[in-house]
Amino acid sequence: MSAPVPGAAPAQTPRRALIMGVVNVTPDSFSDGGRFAQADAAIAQGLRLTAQGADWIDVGGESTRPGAVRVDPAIELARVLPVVRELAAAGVAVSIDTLNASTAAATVAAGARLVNDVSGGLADPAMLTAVADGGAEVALGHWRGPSSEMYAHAHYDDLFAEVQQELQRRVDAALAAGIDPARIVLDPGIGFAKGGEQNWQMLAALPRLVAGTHRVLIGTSRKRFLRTLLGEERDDLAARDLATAITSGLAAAAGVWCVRVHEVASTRIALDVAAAWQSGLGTNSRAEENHGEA
Ligand code: PMM
Repeated sequence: MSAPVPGAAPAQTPRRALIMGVVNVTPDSFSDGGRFAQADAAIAQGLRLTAQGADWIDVGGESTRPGAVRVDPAIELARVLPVVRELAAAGVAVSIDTLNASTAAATVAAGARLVNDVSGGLADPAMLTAVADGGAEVALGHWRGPSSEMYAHAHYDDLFAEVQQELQRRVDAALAAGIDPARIVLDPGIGFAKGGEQNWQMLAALPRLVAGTHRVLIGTSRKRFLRTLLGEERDDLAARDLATAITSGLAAAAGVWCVRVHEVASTRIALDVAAAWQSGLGTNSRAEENHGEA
């Protein structure tokens, strides 16, 4: 590192969006299915993603890929609990990706700090009360039905207005359940009840969602609409991760709080670039201060 220039302005560090690294402890996930199905492999992956720059690790035990069938909550919990416990004990900020109140409650008790419910509390009527009781942060996703039928619900007259209204209803339900508004994060649910073009329209509308009251989380990682954009000849994991890093960097430039990705290193570069671009400061960026309890 070069010595500071005498008389130069004090060093400043640009702020970047947070990164949530994904660890799916499932045999059948959308994009990394089977690779981290054993607890020790999942824990090692969580630590690896943290070393690469993830601020959160999102642990999931039930796939939400299109067409996926629901998993018994007891099986889901058996998959995720040892992983959440170990990562939390290692000081990692753990998020639990679940539709089940029982899994949310048990994993928050084991150290998870954020409940990531892609259904925004719709899949399990006990979820929002469980979150309120556990005192965790909560990410409420835009959702219109289980993965097995999600494309049947992808009809909108005004996509942004309807997503915003439906998310607001989930916020109202969360507040009614006693969740602190400062702990609520919103996710427009890329790929959930949205077809290819609708996902791009949602991303183009991100600044409007970010202008609202709550922090915004976005997950584009390795999703089908990126594969459609790439086309068959160019679609491989490296191309999908590059497209993920770029959409995540653009989402960060649009002001989202956090991006959820499977491959952290390339997205970290994209977020550093976005932070430097926005701040005019080309030094290593630091994470947003608004990091919840983490
Ligand atoms: N997408 C998946 C799973 N969980 N959680 C949030 N908050 N947002 C998302 O877009 C999201 C999510 C898709 O599943 P994958 O991990 O198998 O790609």
